This record gives sequence, structure tokens and C-alpha cells, in this order.
Amino acid sequence: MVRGLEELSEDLPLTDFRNVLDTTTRIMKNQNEGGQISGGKVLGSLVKLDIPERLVVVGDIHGDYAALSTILSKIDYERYLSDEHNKLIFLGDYIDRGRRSPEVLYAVCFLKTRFPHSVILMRGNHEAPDEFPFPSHDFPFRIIDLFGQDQSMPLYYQKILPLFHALYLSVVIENCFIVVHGGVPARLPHDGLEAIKTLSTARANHMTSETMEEILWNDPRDSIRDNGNFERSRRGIGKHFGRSVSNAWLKSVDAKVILRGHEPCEGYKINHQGLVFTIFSCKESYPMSKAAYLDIVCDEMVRLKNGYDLREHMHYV
Ligand SMILES: [Mn+2]
Repeated sequence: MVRGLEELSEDLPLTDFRNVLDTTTRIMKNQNEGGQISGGKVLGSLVKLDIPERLVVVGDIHGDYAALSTILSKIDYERYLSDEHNKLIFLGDYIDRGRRSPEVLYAVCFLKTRFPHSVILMRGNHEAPDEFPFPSHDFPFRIIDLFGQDQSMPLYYQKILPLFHALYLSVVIENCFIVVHGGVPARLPHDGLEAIKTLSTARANHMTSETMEEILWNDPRDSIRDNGNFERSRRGIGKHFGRSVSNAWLKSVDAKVILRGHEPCEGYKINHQGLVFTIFSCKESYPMSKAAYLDIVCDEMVRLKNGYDLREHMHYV
């Protein structure tokens, strides 16, 4: 039995943590192999969805358990997720920076085990530390803080990595959204088939995949200096992509807005004249930013023209 989220305020036993993460990895692998999720299909690292009845999208949480709890209670998650026509997409970056990374990872996995067809867990750049090491990856130390130092702990951390590898890299919601953690790759697709193929075959297990690197790390910029399409990222990994890149990807897959997380902002921000919409959902480690999430129903997605139309569907945490 897994523990409910309501009981999580104090302690989280290691056995529960392990069980829920292992079960989530198994569910995700099954969905990846079976290719099925209610209201859509799974193509490798890509999930293709019909427009759901209602859609909630949560951006980077970064260990801010309080922000996550607030969002879940605001959407009345038990009732909301019980209906498979509703979808809850997490854009990744569950861990690092905030104080309660293990609890946040546990909570989103718990939701996936309870509601496997309503919850979609995407991969953020922080869920790829073996491939893209970086100094702010404090998650392994948070695990030790929470569960104590024991000799099996480094080994256990290695066992979490298959979960990271099973997380989705992109979601396409028909006629509406391309959903990624960081951005779309700077290399332009020739047509829709190639775009879908690129998104679904982005390799989820090693750093020789430039496509995966770009999906996890890219950022949109309104002014691009180099050749009008992209430039090297100030992050040292990934790229900055320009409006023509966004435009080409959206045209190819017949979508209107690229939804993504990855950059702290005032809860949301808009780039490329409404083609790119960024959602940021934590505040504990970002006192200069705000936290918000998207909550939108089917009719409003059908009528959507661009990212500016999403502003009224953002809710602050
Ligand atoms: Mn990120």
C-alpha cells in the first residue's frame, strides 16, 4: 500500500518512497511499450493526445512541496484526476534547489500510480544528472538528509535513474500545443512526419542525443544574434531558439503554442509574439519569481489563437 499525500506532512518511510518510484517506473515502461494512454497514444518519448476535457499544466516545482500541495488542493486533485478525460501534465524539474525534492518526486509519482491515465510526467533537465551533470544537483544529498546515510544509498540513487529515463520528453496536443520542458530543437523539421519522428525518437538515455539535450535545455529568445534561428545558450548546454524555429515546429505539427517551463518568471511569460508560453510553478528558491499553473477546458483550447489567450487561464499559487 502506498501512503496518501495527506499523511506526508511529517515523515516519509524509505520503503514507501521506493515502492512508489518503482511502481511508477513500471507503469511508464508499460505505457511506453504498449503505446497506449487514455485519450491518446505513446510514441517512444512522445505522447500524442486529443484535446482533453480539461487540462492542467504545472511547471518547474524544484522541491517546493508547499507550492505543489497548494496546486493539488486548488484543483481538487482526487476528483479531477478520477476522470480520465482530464489531464494533468507536469513539465519536469521536480527536484533540486528546494528543501523537499524527495517528497515532491514521491508525490508526483504517487499521483501517477493512482491515476496513470490522467497524469503525465515529463522529464526536466534536472532529471538527467548522469547525462548532464551540473553543480546545482542537490537531490542525492536531500535523499540522505531525509532517509539517513547508509551504505546502500548511493546504490539506491542509481536505481532512481531508470525512472528519469522513462519520463516523457514531449507531448503534442492535437491542433493546440507542443509541450516540452525547455524548448524545440533548433534544427527545423521538413514536414509534420519528420517533426513527430524527431520528437518521438529523441533518445532518453545518453548525452549523444542532441535532440534530447535541446528539448530539455533550450530557451526561446525574442532577439537572436547569430543567424536568425538560434545561438549558443548562456547555460553552456542547449541553445537559444528564435521565432522562426517556433513557427516552423508549430506549423509542422499543426499546433498553436509551445508550452514549456525551465525559466523562472512571474508565473508565466510569453515569447515569440505568443508562439511560446512559459509556465513556472515554484517560489521557495526563487523569491524574485512567482508561481502559477495553467487550467483550461476543452472549448477554450479549441478556440485558442496564441499564447496571449492563455493568460486568463493562469492561476497564481
Ligand atoms: Mn529546467
